Amino acid sequence: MTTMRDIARITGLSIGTISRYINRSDYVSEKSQKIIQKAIEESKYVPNRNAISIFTNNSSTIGVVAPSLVNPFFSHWVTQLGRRIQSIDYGFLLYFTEDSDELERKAMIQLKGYRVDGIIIARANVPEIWEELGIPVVSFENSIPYEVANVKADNYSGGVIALNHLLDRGVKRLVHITGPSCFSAILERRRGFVEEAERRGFEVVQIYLEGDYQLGNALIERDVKFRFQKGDGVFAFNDMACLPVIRSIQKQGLRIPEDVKVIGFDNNFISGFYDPPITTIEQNVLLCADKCFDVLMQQLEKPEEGTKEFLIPVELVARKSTA
Ligand code: XLF
Repeated sequence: MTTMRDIARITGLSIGTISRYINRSDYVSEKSQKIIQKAIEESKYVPNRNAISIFTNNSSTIGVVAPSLVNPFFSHWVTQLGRRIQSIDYGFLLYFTEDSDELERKAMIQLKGYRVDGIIIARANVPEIWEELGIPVVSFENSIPYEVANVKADNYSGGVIALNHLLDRGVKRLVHITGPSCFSAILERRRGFVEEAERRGFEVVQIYLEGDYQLGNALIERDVKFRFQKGDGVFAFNDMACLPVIRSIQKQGLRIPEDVKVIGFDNNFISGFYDPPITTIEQNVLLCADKCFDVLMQQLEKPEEGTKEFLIPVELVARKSTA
C-alpha cells in the first residue's frame, strides 16, 4: 500500500510538503501541487481521511438519520441524499431510529463522536439532544425548537386537496386512516383533511394505524376491522397505509373505485403499480431530499444566515383508485 512517505520519495519533495498538500493545512506552491497530484494518481495513493479531519477539523462527512429504509419513501429520500453528498466527495454515516427515542439519542451521540460536519434527520423526536449538539442540523418534518432548520412538505394543503378530490368524485362518507401522533406530518395532513371537511359540512370517521411500514397480515386483520360501506372515500396518511386498507376493503367484498375510493400521500414509486393504481398527494421525494441537502450546505457555508422553515409544495396525482 502506498504511503505518504512513498509520495515524498517519488516526487523528491519533503514529507512535510506532502502532508501540507494532502491536509490542505498550509501553503504549497502550484508547481509542487501538480507534481504531488500526479504522483498520487499514478501510485493510487488514498489519503487517510481520519488523519485529514484531525488537521482540518472537518470530517467531510454528513450524518443521515432516517426512521428505516422499509418504507420506499425513505429509501428514496436517503438514496437522493446519498447522491448529493457523494457528488461533493463527502461521505455519509447512516443511522436508523425506527421511531425510537432511545435509538435516536444513540445515533446523535455517535454522530457527534464521529465529528460529522452536519446532520440531516427525518422525524426527529428527541429535541433536547439538539440543544447541546453544536453541529448544524436540518430536520425533515418534525420541527426542533433549537435553531434547527426545518424542511417539510405542505402537509396541511395535502389534506385539504385530498378532501376536495374525494368530494369532487362524489364521495358521501369520509374516512381518514391516521397514524402515530409523533409524526408531525401526519397530524398536519389530518388537520387539513378534517378542517376542510368541517368547512364543507362533512364529518370524518378516523381509524388509527400503528405505523407506516409494518404491513404484515396481522396488521390488516387487527387494525383495519372497520366496515367500509358503498360511497365511502378513504384518505390514508401515506401510500404504504393504503395497502392494508385496499386489502381490507376488497376482503369485505367491495370494489375500488366503484364502491369505495382511496387516496394516499407520497406518490412513492410503488403507488402507480399497485392494483388498482393509487391516487395520491405527491410530496416530491427528490425535492424534499435536495432541499434538506441544500439547506445544510448553506448552513455549513454561511452559518450567519440562520435557520428557517422550508415548505415543499404538494400536488394531486389522480389514478384509478378514485376514478
Ligand atoms: O412521516 C411521514 C409519514 O409517512 C412521511 O412523510 C411519510 O408520508 C412517508 O411515507
